[in-house]
Amino acid sequence: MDRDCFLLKYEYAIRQVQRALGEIAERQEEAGVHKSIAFVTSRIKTAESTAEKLKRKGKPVTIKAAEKHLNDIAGVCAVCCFQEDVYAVAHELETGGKLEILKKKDFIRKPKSSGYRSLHLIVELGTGLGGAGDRVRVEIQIRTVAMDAWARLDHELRYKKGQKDVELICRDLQKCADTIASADREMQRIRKKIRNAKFK
Ligand code: 0O2
Repeated sequence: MDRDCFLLKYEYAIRQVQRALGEIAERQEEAGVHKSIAFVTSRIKTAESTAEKLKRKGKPVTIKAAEKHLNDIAGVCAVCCFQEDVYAVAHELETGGKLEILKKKDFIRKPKSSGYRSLHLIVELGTGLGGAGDRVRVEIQIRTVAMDAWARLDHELRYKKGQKDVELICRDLQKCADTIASADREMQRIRKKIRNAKFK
């Protein structure tokens, strides 16, 4: 399979996931309830990043190996204002019947040692091409606005590994991840309080 065909397949899969997320927002709008998703981003993993990850996993650097061993060639990120929205979106996707959920990883309840927090769903869907390569996987990352800003900073830092001050910045970032987590919890608590408050 050439790279153009490969990309088309994953672009199609990303659009299907975006559609499923869009439908959640539409349903909430129609019901007149709070919209869980603030914004959605997506990307197809670059050839360099794909090769680097395959090498890291000890796999050959081929399209076939990438399709077999990587879950995040296509990635969609749904960003929410509040932590309970993250779980609400995951629940909608899990029960919506549009996507087959292969794996769920909760890095909010069990953060990574870096401090990374996010809820990951690995989903599988058909691309309509038929044949063996028809079904592809997409990694959906769901997180709060604050967790998203943190992940962007951390991602930036990862490309600067080996440089002076990186270790210090890593520690700053780990502390920042804890501060963000406690701010997210506090916002959630205040939000609940506002909802339950009796106003004159
Ligand atoms: P990039 O540059 O975003 O593409 P699996 O094969 O499913 O068992 P996998 O994919 O090896 O597991 O790892 P994992 O832990 O599920 O992480 C997948 C993706 O989550 C990463 O992809 C990142 O996008 C994000 N992620 C995980 N840990 C961190 C972290 O500490 N900091 C940040 N900023 N993002 C993280 P890639 O390929 O590593 O990176």
